[in-house]
Amino acid sequence: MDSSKDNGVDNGAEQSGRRGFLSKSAALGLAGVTLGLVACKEEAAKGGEAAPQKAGASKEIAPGQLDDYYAFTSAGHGGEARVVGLPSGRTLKRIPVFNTDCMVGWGVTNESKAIMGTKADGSLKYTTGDTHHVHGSYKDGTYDGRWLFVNDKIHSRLARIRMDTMECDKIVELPNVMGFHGLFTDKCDPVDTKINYTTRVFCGGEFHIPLPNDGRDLDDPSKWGTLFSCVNAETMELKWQCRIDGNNDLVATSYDGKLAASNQYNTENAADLNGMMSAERDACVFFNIERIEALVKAGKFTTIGGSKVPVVDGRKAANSDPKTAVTCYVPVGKNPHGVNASPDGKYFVCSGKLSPTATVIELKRVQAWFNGELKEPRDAVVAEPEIGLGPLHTAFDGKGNAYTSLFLDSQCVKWNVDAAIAQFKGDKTAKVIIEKMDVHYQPGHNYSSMGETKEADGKYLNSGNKFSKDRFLPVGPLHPETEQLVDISGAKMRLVADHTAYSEPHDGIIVRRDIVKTRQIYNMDDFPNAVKPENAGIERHGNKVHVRLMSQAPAYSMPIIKVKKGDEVTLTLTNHDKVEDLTHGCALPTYNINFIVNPQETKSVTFKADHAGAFWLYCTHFCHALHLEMRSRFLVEA
Ligand code: CUK
Ligand code: CUA
Ligand code: CA
Repeated sequence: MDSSKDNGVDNGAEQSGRRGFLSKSAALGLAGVTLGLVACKEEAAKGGEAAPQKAGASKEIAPGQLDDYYAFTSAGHGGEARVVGLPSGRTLKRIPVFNTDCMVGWGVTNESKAIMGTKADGSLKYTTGDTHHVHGSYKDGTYDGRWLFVNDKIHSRLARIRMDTMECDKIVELPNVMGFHGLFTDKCDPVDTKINYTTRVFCGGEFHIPLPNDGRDLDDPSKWGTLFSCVNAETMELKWQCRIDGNNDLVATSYDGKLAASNQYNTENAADLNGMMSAERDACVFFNIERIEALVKAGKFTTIGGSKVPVVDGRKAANSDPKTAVTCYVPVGKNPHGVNASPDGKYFVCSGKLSPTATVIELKRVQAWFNGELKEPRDAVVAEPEIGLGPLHTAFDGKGNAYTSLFLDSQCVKWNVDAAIAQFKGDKTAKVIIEKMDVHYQPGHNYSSMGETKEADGKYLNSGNKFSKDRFLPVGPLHPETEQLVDISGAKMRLVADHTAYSEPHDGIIVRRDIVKTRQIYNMDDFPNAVKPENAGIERHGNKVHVRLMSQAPAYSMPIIKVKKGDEVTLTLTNHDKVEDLTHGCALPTYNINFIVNPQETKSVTFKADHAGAFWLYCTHFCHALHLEMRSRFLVEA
């Protein structure tokens, strides 16, 4: 089949771009890859009539009914995180993290700017972000509903979101890291098993850079390096970093807290595409957390540039003796993508991406290598089934089955882990592949309900597809992406719904709703700058003016606020309403100010009153029958 023939004009550019990539792959001997694309085009052609199978009544969420699950998802280069109800697919909330958000005032208020980080002049250090992975904090091997963590690949930052308010409360920038991609929380302390909850977050650096990145070695990438970082989940400070050979892509952690791992597509340490695809196999690098922390404690580390973070050497040359090694490089299929932990705690699965295989690594054997009881790291591989073209990410149902996204085949493949292990041992009758289901189209991440916990329940799988093509009404050059919800509770996978995602679906987690406990009303005393009747009003020190304002529907505490041109004004607003959902807004025309205050919450903004006039400070959030009348005169004298 001539794949160029059926390239529609409407997506010709996208298709030819992909052909360019594919012809390179084909030149490298990956002929099978081309077949994958053709299959996808056939799917695209018949996609119009491939209506979703009829959803069973039990899957429908009627008006007024609540969803069974929360999905917490990343938003790609939108820089935020999202909360979606499943199975309905209703968007419940967008949580601004690395982006600014004019609805809540994220990036506008002093409090959010302090979390995001500012330059000397008070403006935001960064206004862009690229979130790929959201993971929750754990206790006893399942989510504890306390925190979510999310990465920013662009500026290598880790953010924490409180799950009770679903707001970002801390952001840390990782030193000497570029392209912070995969992250995962730990589930237990490697030594003290009483600490059976998350205290660390592991962060993989994907791109090589000079260390330190201060202008040295610009013309010699062979001297560049990548780091694996560990952040204290409570304080959000860096604990340590580990320098490795090759790179980090995604990250997984063991349930016993002893191991973390990252798949490596660039074991070649190459700086260009061909170089990164030159090795026949790449690796999954395992980190021995206990040993790394012992080295840090013993002072056996270096630091890089001006950073004080301890850096342990995890490169191969320094880790050839298993008894003292902090890293173990297990060979896996070519240019692997995702690495995922099975809910029984036994295995990590690495997808091949350029190899049509998944590599199953037994954690017990990795541990055995570290103990000197296993000869070669490659002996930790217990299965490597052929599952399809372009495998990326793997989810689990808690019943021994794995579901891997096949980017090139545009499919989700369900396969059995035990059968794959039996086949690897030579059992020719083992039935590894259970089912392949078309998804629309080109899936990246998939994730299952509670699938990354010991409580994996095998109910739903979400397939985050990179292209929707014909699945939705077109909205201009960029089609919305598709999140497809699949019912995996029965013998056969069943497509339940297509949900849109505005750029761009990456990873997410599906959390049972009883785990999430939110608060509806803040505690006013949690805000040191809360405005109360005794301190409300205007206070002036030279040309610094502090306006302390309160809101209670349908009025602000001051009908007139008068300042002078040239004043530096700090406006602090506390919402005194205590009624659930009674939120007020605060916008100031021509001064670029807009934010909301939830019940009992305090926020502030600081700005220069640099132009005179009368400006109506008004409430932007519909709060009362007299919401429109909720406004004060903000007067700036010439
Ligand atoms: S990566 Cu997005 S599809 Cu950044 Cu998790 Cu694989
Ligand atoms: Cu207060 Cu609208
Ligand atoms: Ca490679």
